[in-house]
Amino acid sequence: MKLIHLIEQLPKSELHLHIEGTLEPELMWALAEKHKVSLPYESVEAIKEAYQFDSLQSFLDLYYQGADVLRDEDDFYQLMRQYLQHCKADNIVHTEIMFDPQTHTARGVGFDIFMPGFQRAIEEARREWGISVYLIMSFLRHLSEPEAIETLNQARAYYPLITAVGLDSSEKGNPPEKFIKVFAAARALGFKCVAHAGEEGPADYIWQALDLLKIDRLDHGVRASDDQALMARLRDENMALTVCPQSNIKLCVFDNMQHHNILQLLEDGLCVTVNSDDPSYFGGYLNDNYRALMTHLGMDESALVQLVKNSFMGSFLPAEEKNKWL
Ligand code: ES4
Ligand code: ZN
Repeated sequence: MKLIHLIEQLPKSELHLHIEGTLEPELMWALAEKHKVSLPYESVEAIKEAYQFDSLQSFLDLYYQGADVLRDEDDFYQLMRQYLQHCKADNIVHTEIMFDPQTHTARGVGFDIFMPGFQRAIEEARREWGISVYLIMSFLRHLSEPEAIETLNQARAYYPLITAVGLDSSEKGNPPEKFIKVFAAARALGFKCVAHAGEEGPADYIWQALDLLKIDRLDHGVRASDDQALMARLRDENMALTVCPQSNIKLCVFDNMQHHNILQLLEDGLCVTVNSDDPSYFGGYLNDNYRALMTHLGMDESALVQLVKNSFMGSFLPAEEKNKWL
């Protein structure tokens, strides 16, 4: 089979996806009209044209602004439903989705609004398409640790729906060590732990995420290649990395796809996976990311198969579920 068809037809798992980053300009526009929210854009086209970023922060500014149109339960249902439709189209059979409660609670939109909306769409996708979904509650690292702890407490009624906690937003200047206590508390409650580290920030932040937050999986982590001792540690622990190729290009982590290190990390023996991060903002869902590796990095069939296997091995599925896909 041609590689492009294999990309499309292999059952895949996605491990790094921010639900707020799947808000398409068309839905943003429709929800702004519905809620009479004024957007600083004249048209859907103008929204798309604004998506030119020179750093993580320049993206985050638009991402938080966009999320402001999400107001009621049905908005969160529609958001989740649209992403899960893309999963079906891309043959994603399992997905572990991050959500940022603080992006919503800060605007007076609470857990009792977004969680039931997410839950309704997730149950439909499970029933209609057999897609399995885990949720990862992510703390915003530009805010304080006490605010993260407050968020963990606010989530209490929804713990059964949440598999893991994560750490995202502005990396530089907000090291993992700022969040030791909240990660320890989450771990004691039985949550898995992930954190963004080594996206824009240095390899030292990856060490901190491993040693201080005791993460079970590393989001991004591409800067690990700066530090050979760290590479050995990640290899020895078989730590999964959720790499997001198109995100990294859009946010100038690498200057172009030909210079991305993902296949080198794979060759170096790391458990690398492919993910879309914020597909609406970065111009591609999961299969687009795989296609980019084929087109610009010469990914061959054996690399593709390994990346797809890793997407299940690095998941939080129980062993017997994982093994079905390996
Ligand atoms: C994010 Cl690409 C990225 N990095 C850090 N935090 C984020 N939140 C949403 N996308
Ligand atoms: Zn991310």
